[in-house]
Amino acid sequence: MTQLYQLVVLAVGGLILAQVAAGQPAETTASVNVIPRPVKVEADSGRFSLAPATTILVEKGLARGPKIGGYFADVLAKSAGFALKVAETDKAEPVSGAILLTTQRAKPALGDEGYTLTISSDSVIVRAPQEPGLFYGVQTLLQLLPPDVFRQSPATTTQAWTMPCVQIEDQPRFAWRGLLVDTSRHFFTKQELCDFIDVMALHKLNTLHWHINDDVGWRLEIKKYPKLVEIGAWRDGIEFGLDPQSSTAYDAKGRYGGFYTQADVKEIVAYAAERFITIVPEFEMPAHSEASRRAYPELSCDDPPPAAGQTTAKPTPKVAYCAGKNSTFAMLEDILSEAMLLFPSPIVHIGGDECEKVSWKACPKCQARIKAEGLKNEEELQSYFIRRMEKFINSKGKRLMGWSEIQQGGIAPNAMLMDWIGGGLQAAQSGHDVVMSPTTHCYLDYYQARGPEPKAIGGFVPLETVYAFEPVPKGLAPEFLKHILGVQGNLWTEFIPNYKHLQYMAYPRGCAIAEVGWTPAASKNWADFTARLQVHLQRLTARGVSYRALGQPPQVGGWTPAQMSEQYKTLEWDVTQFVKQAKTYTLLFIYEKGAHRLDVEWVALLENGQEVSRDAHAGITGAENRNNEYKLELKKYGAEAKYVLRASVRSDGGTDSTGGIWIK
Ligand code: TNX
Repeated sequence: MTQLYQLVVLAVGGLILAQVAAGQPAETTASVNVIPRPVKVEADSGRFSLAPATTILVEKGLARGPKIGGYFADVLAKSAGFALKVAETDKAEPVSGAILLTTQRAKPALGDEGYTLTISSDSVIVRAPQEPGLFYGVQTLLQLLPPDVFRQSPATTTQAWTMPCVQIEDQPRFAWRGLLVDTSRHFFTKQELCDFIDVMALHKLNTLHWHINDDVGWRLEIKKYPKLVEIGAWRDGIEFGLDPQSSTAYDAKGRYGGFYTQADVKEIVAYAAERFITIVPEFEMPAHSEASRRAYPELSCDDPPPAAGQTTAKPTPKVAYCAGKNSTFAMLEDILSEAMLLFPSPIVHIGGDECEKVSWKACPKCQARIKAEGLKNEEELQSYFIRRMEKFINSKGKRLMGWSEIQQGGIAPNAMLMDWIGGGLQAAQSGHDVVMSPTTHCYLDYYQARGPEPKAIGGFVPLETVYAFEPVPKGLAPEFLKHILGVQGNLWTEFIPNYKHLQYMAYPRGCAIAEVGWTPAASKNWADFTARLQVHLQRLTARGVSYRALGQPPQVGGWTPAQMSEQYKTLEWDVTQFVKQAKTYTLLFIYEKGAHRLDVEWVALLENGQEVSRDAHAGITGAENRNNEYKLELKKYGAEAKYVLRASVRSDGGTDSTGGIWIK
């Protein structure tokens, strides 16, 4: 892209912003700041004004028509305070003063989720071959209204509920546009999950991959095995080295955790279905299963028999379900049988990732299984495990999906693959359906910026990287294209202890996932996306989403091993360009890499060589950050002065430490 073009896009974006701020609608195509970007947009002149008297007409006889109309009315009732009437109609042509939702005369080529939208100054019409398309037409309508329409309580600042006259033809590029939420590592309430679903819907995301259980918590009530939640849903602390205060998910006994009753699940699934979101449940096996094995130890492998001359067996680590005992499979089948009744999803995800084979190697029953089945090794035992589960899942009329590792020892015949560490290309080329969710672009639990960010698991996946993702693997022959179902962003929650933080990690990167999944590759454009995002973030603000704001504080400098010593010494950085007024500055010391942490003894601000402020608390930045934020108050600003930051620091136990300092 040329710089000139970037400038033009930014200028147009800026103009829109200025107009929105002034309450003045822009009339150009560029004013259609919809995310994900629609396929075709033609702007007309004029605007349609919503008023309390506007009716929402839905095609008579459509099973979910009234609900779709009602959804739109509900959003407006909350924010605009209108009580729009929803009525059924036979009409297929625009009706003055009405918003018509109909499948009549829709273009079949738009598919299940596509729609056309025509807004004229007098009427609005959404046509879609199927109900999901009508719902997405409604989502686009909402984004064409002022951002305040997403408020959860009456908006006082917006008076004119108008949208630009426009013709849109739109349909998604991919059928699977998903987010994964891990409710095991940390627990989120039913209300929080419903809120999460609602925000997904406004991005036309259609799949919630619910990673419901994992090692640290079993979260689904199974009536036949009550101990799963009685024991498996609770632990002593919040874990992962996090501040216990950062979550409120404690029970009366002070234990951390929680679970979903079957009634809760039904409610959440129905809430999602009303928003055309399928919940694909994941039941991790054979590994990532500690919580259930804690509740029912018989699910783990047996120890080997005592060695000659010994009376007790040497216990082995328990890391997976035992693949040798038939009782394991019987119990897992019982669990899945109950669980599948709660989830109408045609797909059941069984995990299959990160299974260390240590316990299988030592377990006499697993070894006997390998022998009896003529398997070569433990990798093939993993494949045996997955194939056996697949047979069962298929017998219930469902399809099995698993992570990259289910290809180990041979992928099960009908399995779908979720690519997180590779294997997507190979699976698609052998005729398996694939969802792309690689760590490189889709791990929304990874850091989204360098510098001062809340502790994350690691990695670096900024918004721009997510946006640049191309789900079709390089080298895939065109005849296999249909096997790439789509894209998914993953919110693993080891370091996400509460819902606000979940939103912070999910957005705006989830906006990029939505556009990767929806918009044709050729229409994707980073500058245009970020311009639309400026308006979209106002929507998220109105909706109460705690997203991560764009940009980041400036970095004043850093330290490298060459500057380090094991004894305290002072280092200095010129901060004149960052100090522009009298205020309290916050300095953050953040370790980036190396074997040794940085200890900070004190930090001071110097004006023309004279110390004017000092914060003398001890701080540490390394694998763990402690008190690494320093406050320096500048009482009087000297326009001509030179400002220097001085800090007494050392590196602990060696000098291999690199990091940066940010100023706010
Ligand atoms: C790997 S992705 C895992 C998860 C972790 C995640 C953290 C996958 C199939 N397994 O269990 O939560 O990394 O990023």
